[in-house]
Amino acid sequence: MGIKIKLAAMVISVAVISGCSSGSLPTEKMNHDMMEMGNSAMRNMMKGHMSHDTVVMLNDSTGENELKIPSILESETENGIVYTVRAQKGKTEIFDGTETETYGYNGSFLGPMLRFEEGDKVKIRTINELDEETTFHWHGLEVSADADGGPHDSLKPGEEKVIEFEVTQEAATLWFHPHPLGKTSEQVYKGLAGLIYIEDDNSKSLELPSVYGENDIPLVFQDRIFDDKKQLNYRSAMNEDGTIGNTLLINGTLNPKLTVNKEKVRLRLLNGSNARNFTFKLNTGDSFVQIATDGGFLNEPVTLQEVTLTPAERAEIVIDFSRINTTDEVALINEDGSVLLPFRVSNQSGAISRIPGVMNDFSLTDEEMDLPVTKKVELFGMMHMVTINGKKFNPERIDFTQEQGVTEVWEIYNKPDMMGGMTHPFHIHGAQYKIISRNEEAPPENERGWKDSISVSPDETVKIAIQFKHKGVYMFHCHILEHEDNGMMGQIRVE
Ligand SMILES: [Cu+2]
Repeated sequence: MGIKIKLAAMVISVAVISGCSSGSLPTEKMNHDMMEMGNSAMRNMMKGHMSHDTVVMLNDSTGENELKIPSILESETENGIVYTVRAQKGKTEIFDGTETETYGYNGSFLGPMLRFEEGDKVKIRTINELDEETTFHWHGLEVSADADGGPHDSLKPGEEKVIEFEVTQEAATLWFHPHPLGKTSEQVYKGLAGLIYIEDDNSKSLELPSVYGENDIPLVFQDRIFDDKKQLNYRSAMNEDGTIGNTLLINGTLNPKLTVNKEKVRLRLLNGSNARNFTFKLNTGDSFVQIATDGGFLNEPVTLQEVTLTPAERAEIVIDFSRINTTDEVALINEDGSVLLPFRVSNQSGAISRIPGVMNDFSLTDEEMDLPVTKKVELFGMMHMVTINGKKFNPERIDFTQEQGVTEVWEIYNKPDMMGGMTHPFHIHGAQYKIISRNEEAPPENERGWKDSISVSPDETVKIAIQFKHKGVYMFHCHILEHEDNGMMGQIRVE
């Protein structure tokens, strides 16, 4: 319904624009850049923008391939803290009998899972074996800026860098990906993305499903377009407003299915797409519970029929398959009904795990809620004309400063454009933060936990409370990767 209305409005706008001479455009709604564009360029731009929300449907997963589970990266020392992560090129058989050129970490496609414990002092040797510059960014990890892998930290081909940090945050599902200036979208698209699990005493005592790959399943959702030669041709697939594909890969698996026992199964959902939003639900209409946000457990499980994740967001959910008949065809589907992940429920009963009523002690204090807004972020634009506070990224410019260890309230506003605008997923490096409000209302229950990436809808204002544990210069940006590469990014120096 909403989509149809929006589409109709867009078609009208495009018709009006293409029918006008440039002198009679509705100027109050156009910014200067647009005024300088010709009609056909404008029309093409609109087409790209329209396709973002609507046109590219995902193919249903046929379920012919069992889901691949990323390997766990073993430490090189006995006390479990020294790792090597290489960015490399490779060839991957995504389609039977065809080799697709891909990128990966410690392999040809995607990456392994790194498992840390709170309190670990971790050392990672990062090596760039690509033919181009890259960086190693640890998304959601609270580390000092020199270990964060932002665009300043570029490694040339053949270079390596050792980073060290202490894990000072609670149990969570994080991830890592490249962040080179202007090249993030292409490198992620080709396959650079891996997972980080943090465990702590709390997560180990909760008795949640935690057998990796059996009832504790990582799911990295990425949509792609393959050309006639079954290659990931980023240049031809690329959309300035966010590249959206018709082919879903989960953990790099085409047409995946997941076989589960009759037990509670924990799914760690990561939207690892360049731009596509997912709304996950069960085709049976059954509910599930969400137990964790980006940066940790919710205080209590939240029962949901569906959960939406914009790019880079994570959610951990638990589905109780002991209640589902093995004859039922059950699948995780997207909002539009496309089948993402069919399940095969075996006759075997699995572990009896429970979902505890209390999982965490996350709190948003009155003091934090009463703080004045001290940083304002205005997200605006589309295609290559995306800005934050009216500006494009400039590596020489520091946009904000904040004191280490001091909580501030940021207000993030998504200013609609002439087309109504689009949702921008907003990410801040180096910290987990709390949502105070969405349009002055308390956030939904499943967002009352640590976040590092949030959706911001057109005309929406989101207030967050954020504190940085470490010093240095960090990025904040839209996590539609093409928007990030197009300059929808700023820098904060924590002093
Ligand atoms: Cu954006």
